[in-house]
Amino acid sequence: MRIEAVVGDITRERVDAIVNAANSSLMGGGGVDGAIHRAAGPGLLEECMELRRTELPDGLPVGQAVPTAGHDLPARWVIHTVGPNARRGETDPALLASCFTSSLDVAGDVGAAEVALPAVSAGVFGWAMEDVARIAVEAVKNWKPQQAGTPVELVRFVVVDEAALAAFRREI
Ligand code: AR6
Repeated sequence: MRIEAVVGDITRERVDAIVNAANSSLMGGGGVDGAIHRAAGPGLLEECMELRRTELPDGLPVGQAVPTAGHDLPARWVIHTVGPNARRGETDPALLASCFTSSLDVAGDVGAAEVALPAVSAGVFGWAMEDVARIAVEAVKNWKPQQAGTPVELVRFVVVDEAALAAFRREI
């Protein structure tokens, strides 16, 4: 499995799946979440509302991940995960690590060989970029696929600026 980091806009990634730094409601928001919903079009929100009506009446718990289609995005899948919110005192590194490993579990389940991930929790949710980079890269390196099937071959962290890129590249 190759691990890399680039600066860019994750909504433009031509990979099988992109990961969304969502919130438990799955109803959209700012940051990556807002950008993904804008680029994916209204079908994404409709699918998220259907998920809430059916599988996730109480929302998506922190540290877990769930797939939807990519709708108008180049990526076939969006894997939504919810990072811990440091501004609400959620500072457990295991919960943040779980966002990345759960997202890769879902990628394996849907058969996504190439996955792009943002720096979950490093924006609105207030974690330091260096901490996110360290926890994310360690989690991905230690991740073991749960089942045979399409292997995840490429994990690409897509980050906003050169400082974040340097933090991720150092850890990789
Ligand atoms: N591509 C890649 N990275 C991006 C993009 C983009 N298009 N846009 C922002 N980032 P955040 P969180 C970076 O706030 O901290 C939302 O309202 C951003 O600069 O998107 O997990 C949700 O609905 C930062 O480095 O996610 C939740 O309520 C990183 O992505 C809440 O924010 C993550 O920032 C989630 O907060």
